[in-house]
Formats: sequence, structure tokens, C-alpha cells
Amino acid sequence: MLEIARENALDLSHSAFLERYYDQKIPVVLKAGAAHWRATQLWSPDYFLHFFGEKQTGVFVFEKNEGQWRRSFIDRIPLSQAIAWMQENSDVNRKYYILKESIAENYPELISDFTFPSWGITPLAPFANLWFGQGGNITALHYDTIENFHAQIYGRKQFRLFPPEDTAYLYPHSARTGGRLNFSQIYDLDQDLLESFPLFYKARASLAVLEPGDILYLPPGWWHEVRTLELGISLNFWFNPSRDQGPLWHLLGYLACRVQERLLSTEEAQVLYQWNWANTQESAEYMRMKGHYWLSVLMCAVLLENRKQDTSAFSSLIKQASREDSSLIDPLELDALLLSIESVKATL
Ligand SMILES: O=C(O)CCC(=O)C(=O)O
Repeated sequence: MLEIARENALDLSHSAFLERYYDQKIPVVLKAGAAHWRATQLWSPDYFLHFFGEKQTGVFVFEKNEGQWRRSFIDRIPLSQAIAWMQENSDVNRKYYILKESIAENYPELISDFTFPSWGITPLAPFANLWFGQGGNITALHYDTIENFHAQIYGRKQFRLFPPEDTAYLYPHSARTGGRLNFSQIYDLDQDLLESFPLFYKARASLAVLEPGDILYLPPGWWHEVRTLELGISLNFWFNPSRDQGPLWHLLGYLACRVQERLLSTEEAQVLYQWNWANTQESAEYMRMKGHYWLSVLMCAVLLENRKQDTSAFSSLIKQASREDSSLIDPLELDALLLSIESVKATL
């Protein structure tokens, strides 16, 4: 198994982070990036019990039945009760987890205990979430379509990551299997998967264990399986960048409006949302096969912007799309779009 890159946060300049990792969409552990936060210095289960024991919090249980792990929501209960369950439970087939509790909504008192780990990025409305759980919890293999910093505050957590290019080996759910499309059908990566999921062994896994104070930068589209190794607390920040994205983003906005107004059914909107960024190439192909040339074009544009890949197919797709449905775009606009693609190409 490969190791995820690690950088000592104090020695990593903003420009080095942006060049080596953020712009290339490569994950990295920023060692001790959150070590100076009040959160890392103060937060512990006892701290939460003392100051927030009465607060209502959502609790999930992660249970093994007939060899299969499943996670389900229990209820909103006082935090003191949830922490007692985590500390006292010795059933190895039952684990309690507080997931994705919005700090802004549920723990606004804690906002001054940390800062957004910016490293040169100006995010658009980042949102911080609390993860607080018993050792042994597994968050199943999935990807998100948004940028992420995951900061470990207390205890240790293990991330196993796979690049978006290895999606074909990771058995994503589909309309046929019924699960969420950004989740894998594989729940426990440590089981013997050879018979049921033979391609899995072709996927390139890389591993990182986060210690308190470490921050993982996790780009959109990267598959991740997360294991809470011991009673632990972490904070994550999902965000979208607000850097000026240049002409391609204007083009994207234009296409997105047209597509949404004219072509998108609810089912396809869902596919678009869940597939975009990680599986852009496949999504583009799928939409093209369904005759939705504009969606296909949109996917290609996202692909270009995110992966800085080959642009050759893009102009011809646009032309093809406008031939299919010329009412979507008038010829003058088509020329303007093609020109703007040329200028984008020149900058890649
Ligand atoms: O910590 C976990 O259990 C899951 C975290 C996660 O999926 C994320 O930060 O995107």
C-alpha cells in the first residue's frame, strides 16, 4: 500500500501547497497543521461532557448483523448519554458515532476554537462539521464532490484513499444496485474481496493515519474509507473555491442554465450531481448515449477545469450539440463559445 504524502505544516508555504497538492488535486497530510488550535489543546470527551453534556445531538449506531456492517440513525439525545454509550459499550458488534454535526448550527460556541485551514485558498462559505465516535467505526468507501480539509483533534483516525481514475475498480453503486452513487458496494475493505469484487485489487490504495493536530487535504473525487481507531474527535471543512475561475466557468454557467431549463429530468439531475467531478468522463459518455449532448458538453467542461486534461473532444461536442438542438444556442453564441474554448485551451 502507498503512503499519502506528508508535509510538516510549519515548513510548507502556501504557494508550495497550492502548486504541489491543491492545484493538482493530490491529497496530503499537513502534519500538526491544527496543533495550535484551542480545539486541539482543549477538546476531549470530558471537555464536551463538562460544557455540552445537556446539548441534544444526533447519534448513529454502526452494527454488525449476519456478518454485514450497517449504520443507522438512532435519535437526537443528550450528548452526555451519547458519550456514556461510547465509553461504556464493550459490544464489538455495536459502535456509536456522532457524524457531520454542523458546528454553526449545533455548537456555535466552539467556532472560536479553530480557524479554516486556508493555505492560500479563499473558500466560498466553508462549513465545519464535528465527528465524534467510538473506536472501530468505519465510514464506508465513497467520494465527495467538494473540497475537504479533515482535521484530527483527539484520538487517531485512518484514511484509505483511492484516486478518481481507479473508480472502475471500486464498484460504485448504480441504479441497478440501488445504493448512493458516490458509495462503493464494498463495505469492509479488510474482508477477502477476491471472489465478489476481484477488480478491487487493481485499485491503488494509499494510507494515512491522522494523529491529533494533523489535517488531511482531500480533493473532490478521491475515494476514501475512514476508520476511527480509538475514541476520537475530528472536524472537517467542506468548501468550494472562490478563486476567479476564468472563461471556462462563465461557459459552464451558461451551459448549466440551458441544460437545467431545457433538458434535465429529476433522475438526470441526480446523476449529474452525484457523478460530477469523480466520474466526469463516464458521465459525459452516459449523457451522450442518452442523447443529452448538452449534459455531455457540461461534463467535459467540468473535466477540463478539474483535471486540466485534453481539450480536443470539447469543441466538436459543442458543435455536435448545437446541431442536435439548434434552438438551445444561436449560431452567434456558438461562435463566441468556440472562441472562448480556444482561449481556454491556450491557457491550459
Ligand atoms: O470521519 C469519518 O468517519 C468520515 C469523514 C469523511 O467522509 C469526510 O471527511 O469526507
